[in-house]
Amino acid sequence: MGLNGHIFVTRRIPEAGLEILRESGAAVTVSQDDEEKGVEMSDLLAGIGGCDVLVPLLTEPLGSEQLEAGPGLLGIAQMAVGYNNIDVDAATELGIPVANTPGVLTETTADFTWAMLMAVARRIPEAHNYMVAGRYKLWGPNLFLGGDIGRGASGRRKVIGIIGYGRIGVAVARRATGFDMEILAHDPFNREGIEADGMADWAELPELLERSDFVTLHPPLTPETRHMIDEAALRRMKSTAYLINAARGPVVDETALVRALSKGWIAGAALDVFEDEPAMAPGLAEQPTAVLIPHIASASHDTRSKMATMAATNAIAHLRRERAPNVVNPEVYDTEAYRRRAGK
Ligand code: 8YV
Repeated sequence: MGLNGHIFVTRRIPEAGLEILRESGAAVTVSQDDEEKGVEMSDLLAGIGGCDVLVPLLTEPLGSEQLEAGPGLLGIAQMAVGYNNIDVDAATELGIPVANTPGVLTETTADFTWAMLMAVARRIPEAHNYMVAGRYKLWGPNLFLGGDIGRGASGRRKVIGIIGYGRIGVAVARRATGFDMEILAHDPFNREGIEADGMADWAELPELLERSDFVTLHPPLTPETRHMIDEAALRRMKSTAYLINAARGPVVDETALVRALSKGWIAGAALDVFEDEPAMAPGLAEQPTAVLIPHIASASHDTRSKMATMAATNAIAHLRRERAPNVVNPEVYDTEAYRRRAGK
């Protein structure tokens, strides 16, 4: 392709993506090669200042200060579907297209949501820890009793409440039909989809919280969804219910969740994301009914490779001054600010 230009990749993304970038002919820099280390802010600012296209991860905060450091930036191609680390309004104002990787991680993330749901309800991590600690001395009928997911011996259909009925929420619902569950869903932006798809019943948030045996979160992080699950919401849930979060940490008030778990307001929680990653709220790690996971819901070999190739494809479109296939702020292309950047 023989493209000129410089693509700045903040941290090492899967090889399939890097290969596409390198084959484009552009110069490619991977700023931080050590998987255990983030990018220093000074390196990030210098990288943004000297590149044509930025390929970041959600670990890099990209607010106005960072965006303004890149007067020559033609676009951002983040390797993630979520982009709450990027101030998209500021990017649009500055004429910078932002792209993400939607769709490819839907099924993998829905699978993982189910792995979390089953792990917390049937207490698999707790039981595993018990085994490896050498504590299994005698089988007993009361060892690690948990909650049913299917009808179980009671015959009662369990209720799953899905908050955020976008691609991932729908994929979670599809799996729930296989467990013969009653599905409630809440999503102010997709009431029609909920009512039309034949799997879920629309529920207002209080009803969903009160009736669900499992509450699973799949909204984007926005000012409206921040702390959507607060103390009041947790108090509404059944004491036998479980909370699952593979969306974004700040959707849950983590301090209130620690209280809910320690006081038994709910039966357990499985979290793949945290309010202030990688930190956890004080006391969370000590809760036996919490299953805690380091943000790996989309981490299958195939899905992460595909996310990297999508990000690379978006990056190359930015560099070619073409519309990126997965741009999240398409209105940017009509701005004077973009035209100036792209020399159009
Ligand atoms: C990844 C995610 O863990 O895509 C997202 O928004 O949260 C996850 O798929 C991560 O973003 C990979 O960069």
